[in-house]
Amino acid sequence: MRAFDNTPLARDGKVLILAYDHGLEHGPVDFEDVPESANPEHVFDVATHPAVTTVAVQKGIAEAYYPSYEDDVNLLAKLNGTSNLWMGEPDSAVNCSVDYAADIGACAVGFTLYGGSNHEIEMAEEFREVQERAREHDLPVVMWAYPRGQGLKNDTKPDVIAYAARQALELGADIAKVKYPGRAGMEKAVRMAGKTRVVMSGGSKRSDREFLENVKAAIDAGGVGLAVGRNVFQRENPRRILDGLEQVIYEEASVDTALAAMDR
Ligand code: FBP
Repeated sequence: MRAFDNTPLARDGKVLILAYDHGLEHGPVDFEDVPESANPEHVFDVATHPAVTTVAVQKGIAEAYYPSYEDDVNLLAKLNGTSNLWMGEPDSAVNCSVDYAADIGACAVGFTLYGGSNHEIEMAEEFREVQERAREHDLPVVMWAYPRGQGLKNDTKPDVIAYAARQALELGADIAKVKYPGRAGMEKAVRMAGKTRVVMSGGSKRSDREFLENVKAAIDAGGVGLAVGRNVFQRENPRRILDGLEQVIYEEASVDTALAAMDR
C-alpha cells in the first residue's frame, strides 16, 4: 500500500478531489446549468481553493491547461474514460499511460474499474499494469470503484459498494472512490477496504444541506474525504460550497457550522 498521507493528494490525511472529466463521461449536458463550467480555466481557478487537494482530469485537459496552474493546483491524471455515446457493456478506454501522467506533472493517477461488467477481466488486467507502474513512480492510485453492468442494476446497494471497496484493496488501490451508499453502507465499505482509504463520490447536484449531510456521514463513517464534480462546478458560486466542505472534511465541523461558514 502506498501511504498517500504525505503526498500532495492529502491535507491532514484527508482528500478532496475535484473531478472534472464530465465533458468526456457525460458530455456537454453537465455544463448547461453553469455555462462557464465548460471552460477548464474556470474549474482550475476553483481548484485553487485550499479545500481542494487535487483536480482529476483527462490527458487532453491536463496538457492544454495544467501548465498555467502547476504552481497552484495538484494534478490527478485520470488514465481511462469513455464517452456516454458508447452504448455497450460498461468499459473504459485507457487514454493515458502512467509514464505520461508522471511526465506532465501528476501527483496521483485515477482509474475506473467496472466490477461486474462483461469487460471486468480486461479492465482488471489494465489496472494491474497501471498499479505496478504507479508504484515505480511512487504515485498513489485512486480507483473509481464503480460496479455496473449485466446483472448489476443498482450500483449503490451497500453490499455492492462494500464489494467494490474490497476489490480496490485486493487489487492494490490506495484509495477507493465509491458511490455514497448511506452512512451504514459507508461504514461497511470502509471496513471491507482495510488499509485502502475510501472516499465518497459526489453524484448529481443536491441542496447545500443534503450534500453536506451526506459528506459528513461519509467522514463520520471513516471515509477520508470526497471526489466531487457536479456538486461543485454546477453551482453559481463553487467556492462557497468548498468553504462548507472545508469545515466538514478538515475541521470535522457540524453541517450547521459549515453552512454558517459559507455565509460569512
Ligand atoms: P460527480 O461528483 O459529479 O458525481 O463526479 C464524480 C465522477 O466519478 C466523475 O469523475 C465522473 O465523470 C462521473 O462521476 C461519472 O458518473 P457516472 O458514471 O456515475 O455517471
